[in-house]
Amino acid sequence: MSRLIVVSNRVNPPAESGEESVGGLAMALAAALREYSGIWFGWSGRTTPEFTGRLAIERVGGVTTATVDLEAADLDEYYNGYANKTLWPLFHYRTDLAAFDRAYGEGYGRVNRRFAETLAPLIEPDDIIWVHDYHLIPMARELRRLGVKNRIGFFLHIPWPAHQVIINLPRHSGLVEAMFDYDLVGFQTAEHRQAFEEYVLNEAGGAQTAPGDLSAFGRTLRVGAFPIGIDAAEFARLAASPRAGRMRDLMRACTVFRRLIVGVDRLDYSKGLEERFLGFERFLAENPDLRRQVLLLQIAPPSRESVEAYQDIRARLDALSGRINGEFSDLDWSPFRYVNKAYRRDELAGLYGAARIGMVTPLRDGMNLVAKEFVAAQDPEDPGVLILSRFAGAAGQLRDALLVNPNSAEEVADALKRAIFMEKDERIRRWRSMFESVSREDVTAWRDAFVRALAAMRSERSAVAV
Ligand code: GDG
Repeated sequence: MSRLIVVSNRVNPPAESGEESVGGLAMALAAALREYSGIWFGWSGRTTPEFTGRLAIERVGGVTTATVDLEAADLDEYYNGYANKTLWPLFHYRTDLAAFDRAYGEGYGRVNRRFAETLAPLIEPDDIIWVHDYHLIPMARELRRLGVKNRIGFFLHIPWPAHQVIINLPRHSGLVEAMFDYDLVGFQTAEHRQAFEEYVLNEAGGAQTAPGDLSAFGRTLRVGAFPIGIDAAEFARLAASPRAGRMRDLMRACTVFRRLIVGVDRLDYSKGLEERFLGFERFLAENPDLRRQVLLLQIAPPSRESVEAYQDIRARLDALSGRINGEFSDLDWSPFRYVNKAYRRDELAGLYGAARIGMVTPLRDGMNLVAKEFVAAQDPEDPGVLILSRFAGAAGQLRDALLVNPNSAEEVADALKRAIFMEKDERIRRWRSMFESVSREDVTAWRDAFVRALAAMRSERSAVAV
């Protein structure tokens, strides 16, 4: 069997107990690589005064990792800059927040080159290379320049935006051209894949040569939708753990006679927290008789704190949560608990299990794994209700959630009310169909579908027989 080399910006497999890592990509990749002979290559999380390309090879949590340190300027221009101030906002339709700076683009190219130069000597002829996410779009181009002829696939964890949005990016054509150095490009949903195809056909003058095959820039590329899943079996194990049980008991004790509503999100403007809070405020204002029956617990561990837009959203959320509690609290009761801290995964599983309602209302999201974790953690006899944004990739699979437009406080407030009154029969029926999809389309199915599709390809550049 070929070896699998996974490449992502940050390499941070969760420790053996798997509890503390935050971020969908890390959880998914660690789960995907366990049981696979291969390497996970990327940034170590450390900086060095001067880039040396020295590799640190370790075995962490059942996974072999090969990591490299980066310079502070690399992080500033490539990670905080081009990746998180340019591509992230733009790909999440926040053109207002996207910063365009030549130095960011240069840093992005430089780090992709450095990564490729460091990785290339590790690659054996039969290896399959799987590159992840928007930080590393030009990685295949750099590897090809170094003569790497292996099959290389790319998976985009975030949305591919509509044609009219992506063309706001200076030199967008160069970025898309670089994607044609891959053999296979995977998106979370058919909608993202179609948006990419539309760009290729209408902007790049490309053609569709067969279903899923595109040609442009003198090359051909296969594209597909590969919705990512969670490690459902491991999540069920976490949900059954003593620590999850203690968390469920604790939360139930804090919400006697009340329904617990839970949200868990990285503190990011794409997650729709502000809009969620406003929807909850509206619910409280419109339903005085239900006020005392609910508690919204929002967990939001800070992320990307050196980026200004993240400092701004944090300040706005602080103000808004204070206002809502100030307006609606009583001496013995407050409607809202907002916590900027990360919890262990087994504790999160317990929290989801204690909740009557899970609120997952991003403004845009590639997939959203919290939605799937919430479903996986429910009691089959008495499951909670998932309120899910129609703009999360997960909405394509979790059709039995209460789907809402997260920008509409009215729709969010109505969904909350409906969820509170939903009869057990309906809750069970909806949950069963979602649980079936979360269990079947799990992270292993995602990995296998992508790796099989890539392995089955005979790269036009590859001299190696499949
Ligand atoms: C990107 C895409 C796509 C959250 N708080 C804590 C914690 N988390 C964990 C959750 C979940 C993960 O972080 C978040 O995953 P998401 O999918 O919601 O979001 P992103 O980080 O934005 O991930 C996304 C994903 O990649 C995978 O392709 O779904 O669309 O944006 O697993 O549980 N974990 C712990 N403590 C916390 O407080 N331990």
